[in-house]
Amino acid sequence: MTTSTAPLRIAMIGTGFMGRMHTQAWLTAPRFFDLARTPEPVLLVGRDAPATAPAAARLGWPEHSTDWRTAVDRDDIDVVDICTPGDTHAEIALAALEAGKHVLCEKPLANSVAEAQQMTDAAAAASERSGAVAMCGFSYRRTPALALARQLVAEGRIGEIRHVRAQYLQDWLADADSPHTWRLDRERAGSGALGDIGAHSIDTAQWLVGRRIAAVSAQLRTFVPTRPRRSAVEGLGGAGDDASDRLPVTVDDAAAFTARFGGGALGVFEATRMATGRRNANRIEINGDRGSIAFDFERMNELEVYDAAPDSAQGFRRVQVTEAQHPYAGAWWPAGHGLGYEHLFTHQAVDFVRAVTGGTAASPGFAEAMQVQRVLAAVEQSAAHDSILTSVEGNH
Ligand code: SOE
Repeated sequence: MTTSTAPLRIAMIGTGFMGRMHTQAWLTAPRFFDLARTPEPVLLVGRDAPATAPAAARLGWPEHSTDWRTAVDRDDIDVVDICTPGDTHAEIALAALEAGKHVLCEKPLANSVAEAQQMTDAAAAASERSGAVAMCGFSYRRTPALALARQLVAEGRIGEIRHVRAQYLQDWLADADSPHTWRLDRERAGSGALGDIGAHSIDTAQWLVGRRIAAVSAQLRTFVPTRPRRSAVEGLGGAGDDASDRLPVTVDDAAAFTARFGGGALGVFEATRMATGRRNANRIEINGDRGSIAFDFERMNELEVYDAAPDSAQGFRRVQVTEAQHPYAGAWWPAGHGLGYEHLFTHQAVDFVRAVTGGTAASPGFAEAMQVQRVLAAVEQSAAHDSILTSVEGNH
């Protein structure tokens, strides 16, 4: 926690989808929320100079560099925001924490439990030493409807939880000629649909239920083993340069697993980027002995709520989560006008700044994000042994 009111000077590493999303978040957060310090985008770091300079100009970063170490070495940078592929998270985060910076790191935290553990240890030491905040960008926690769901579960409104059913369905890889990207390279991304979007479901489920996943039994599939090379900049889907010049896919296209939660609830999870017609269907349903909640990001401003108490008009109610009293919603538009994907990142920036300035806990901090990493590792281990039941704790 800091008592300064000076601007919070940000360096962001990464100019892709997440870099653009985080940029709008840093700029928008102080315009709609009261913050003790105003985030100030200062330095944008990208891999290649010809692309980074125009990106900085377009997005509104006054300075740019191709070396992330500049961000860590400069005394006038308070926050290092890591929006790069997973293979660089650990190296950048460790250096930034060592230099006393606050760190926001995109999900999943790392590409392995060993890296995630190192990052968690470094975050704990930096917090002790200088009060540095380290947070992982599991952005869906900032969906108003899911934050409301969490409140309802915590209040005991759906009772004791028996079932967690989570699906994260996308289709930008459904076409076998959709181009190769770093997200299909195990060295860079760690895993495929599992770590990219399944990690969101794991985090959301554990956060909503308030219990950890203790054991899993899993299957992974790679349906398309090679993809056309693409020289153009990153993006989801699109077209390759030449369908006959192909690179190997070294990650899963889809993951499916059952899970046992601490406390005994039963989980069923599915993550795929090949579910034709499902663009960003991040869904979760939780059934307790007193009721249920259900959510689908494709209708992100709604939460379905079921109360099992006897009632002649019993049934799922569709709650529009746009009222001023709903989480985050009061800062925005009049009821019923709705929010979009980018708002999650603005809320994330708000919560991050408040963790830095107000001492509220980072959510999730690195230790909690590491727990997701352990589940990912357990899923991979189980799948490698044809679904053998695999415990999560102690998994590497
Ligand atoms: C691609 O699958 C992706 O951009 C993920 O990486 C994000 O985390 C998710 O929010 C949207 O889809």
